[in-house]
Amino acid sequence: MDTAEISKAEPVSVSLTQDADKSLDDELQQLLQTLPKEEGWSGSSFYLYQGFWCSARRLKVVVSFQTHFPVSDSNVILASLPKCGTTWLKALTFSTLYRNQFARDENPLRTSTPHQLVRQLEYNVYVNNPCPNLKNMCVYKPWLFATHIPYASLPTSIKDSNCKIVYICRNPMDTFISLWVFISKLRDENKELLSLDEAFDKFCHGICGFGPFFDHVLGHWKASQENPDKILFLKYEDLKEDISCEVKQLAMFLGVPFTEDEEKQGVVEEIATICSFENLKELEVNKKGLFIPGIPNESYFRKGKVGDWRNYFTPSMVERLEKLIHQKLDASGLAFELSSKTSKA
Ligand code: PAP
Repeated sequence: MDTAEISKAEPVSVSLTQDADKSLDDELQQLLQTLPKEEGWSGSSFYLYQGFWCSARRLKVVVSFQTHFPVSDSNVILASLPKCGTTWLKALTFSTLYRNQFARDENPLRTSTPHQLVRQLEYNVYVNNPCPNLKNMCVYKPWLFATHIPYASLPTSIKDSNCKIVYICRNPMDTFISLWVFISKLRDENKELLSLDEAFDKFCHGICGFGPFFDHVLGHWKASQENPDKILFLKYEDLKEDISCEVKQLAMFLGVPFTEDEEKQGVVEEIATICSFENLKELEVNKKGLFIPGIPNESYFRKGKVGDWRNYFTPSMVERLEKLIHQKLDASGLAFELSSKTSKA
């Protein structure tokens, strides 16, 4: 499959035999009976599976991914909670890792969304087939995929092999607002949407897709401290602060450092520019259509700023989340800068 084909590619859909599908559904139904259940943010239920929350539909896909993801020491996995910078990280990693596999002025990001180029394992890899042929989804090598599932629940083929993981996190305030606005816009009109306050209460109790937020972040943080050659831990805010430095760090971690010549030629800045919010948001491919069913491509590009939460949070919300941040993170060595920047984004 060449890149022109990727641009046209529909989400992979390979039909199962009815029997296989039914037995998977039966197993899932049995599993669901055993799991704690809570109302999600937009009318459907969340189940607590292996310590994280997800819908029944998503759980089926997660189990297939956990069971069938093949072992390979060369794979690269991008990991994140939703709304922490997944789209940006996909664009940056794709452009950095594969930069010598396409012409400099022909970056496939010009015509394909970051989500087409780096597939999300739970959304458009294992959705219609528990054991898809991943070769058909990858044009370049090494393989590059993305996931939202927590570190502890990653398949052993990822955790116990030499494949690399790049994790991106974002401060919980902006993550929460980005998620709430995203869900508000995409919600099914027939289902009741939680108010900002109700959603915030759930978020603080850890109830959000693939959350609790702090467990997700800390799982990857601790793993990256223990094994820095395997897991690179990035922050959305650091990328905003100094993108060139972060891109160089990413390249080094992936084993494809920029040469002196490349640096002189401005390749790092070129990648930063093509992957910037301002550039991606204005590309035709990201302004229309949808690659992941039900999610318009444009909905991945909203404001792209640090600190937008200040436009939404009340003082009591700030106080509650700051308290939680201290309680969860103080002993970990991980911190988010919040109070030093006071202006509204
Ligand atoms: P996902 O996990 O569902 O794929 P993700 O890409 O993590 O979503 O989150 C989207 C957020 O990243 C949006 O943030 P906002 O709601 O606060 O605006 C989106 O605007 C932002 N975003 C997308 N692309 C970029 C980019 N290239 N640079 C910076 N921010 C970006």
